Amino acid sequence: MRVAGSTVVGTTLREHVLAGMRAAPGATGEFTSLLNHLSLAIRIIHSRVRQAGLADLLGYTGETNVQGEQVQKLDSYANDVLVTVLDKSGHCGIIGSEEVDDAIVSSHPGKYVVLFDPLDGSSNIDTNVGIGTIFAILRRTEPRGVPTVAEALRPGREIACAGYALYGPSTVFVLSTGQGVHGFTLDPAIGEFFLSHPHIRIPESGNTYSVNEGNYHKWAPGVRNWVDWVKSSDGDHKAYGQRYIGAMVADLHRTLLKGGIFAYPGDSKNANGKLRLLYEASPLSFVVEAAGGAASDGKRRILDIEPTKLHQRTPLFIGSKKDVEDACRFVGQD
Ligand code: FDP
Repeated sequence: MRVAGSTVVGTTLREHVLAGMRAAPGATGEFTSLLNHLSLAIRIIHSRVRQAGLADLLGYTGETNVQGEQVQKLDSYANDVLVTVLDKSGHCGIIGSEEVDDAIVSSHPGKYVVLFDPLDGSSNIDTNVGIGTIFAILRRTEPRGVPTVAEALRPGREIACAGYALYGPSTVFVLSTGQGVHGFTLDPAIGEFFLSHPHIRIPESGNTYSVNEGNYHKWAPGVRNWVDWVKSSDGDHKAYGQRYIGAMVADLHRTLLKGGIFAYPGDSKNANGKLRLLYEASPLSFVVEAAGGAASDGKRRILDIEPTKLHQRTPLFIGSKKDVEDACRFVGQD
């Protein structure tokens, strides 16, 4: 007798999620279904992102396209896709989006909270640079009660699953449920994500730093001292190179795979920097910690910050453990 099994077809995202469900005692399949809906939304956004540059060529200008449909900005389109697909899934009580001021109470309440930035780095769309979607899933605290915003205002350490999709030369979907980080690459011909980066571990330290240095003169002395140090050679420390795409998902993905540090510090104009705690910093910190890295606001672990507002901002230093510790040694003095 032969045992079935083949290396011709790789592991799909669905199979991976299903295997996780089978291993979880008492799993009901709702979480699996929620992730499948999320993956559907990401494939729909991927498809529209791929056509972004065709808009003008095909006469898709102004408010309507040649089919008479409204042409939305990509970030508002991505937001609408995620809200619609997640609402229809029946698994979310609260949906929170970086694009929407208030939390959205699902019309078919389920037992999860999903928070997302539908299209991070969207100022890069016009120049055909990588952009992404970031998400976090939490279990509702009162799954049988009326959904409330308080169920979304929780520290990142309570996240059940987080990840991102990066729409780059290929579309990758990276996610973690806290044990291990896995990356999947979309095969666009068949519309399926395949496991391409199993068990991602971020290197202990890297050799690049990623920060918008145009803000140098607005930074506090500790941040400036850190950047001066990181790009110079000092004893065992060799000068780091700089890489800054300006789309956090893309900068973070590189940092996760190659090591190093991404930072968006506070400055004299914005004391808490630019990035949103719930929609960007917490989900990505959850992923990076699960891969063996670290994330801090300079003084506190990001995943321990108790949010008070949905759109709260935070300074962020994230990446290889040693690189984040080095940054915090300088920045913690401010
Ligand atoms: P964007 O404004 O294009 O959406 O969170 C927003 C973000 O991009 C991040 O993706 C990116 O890392 C950062 O802002 C870039 O900000 P700067 O242009 O100030 O460097």
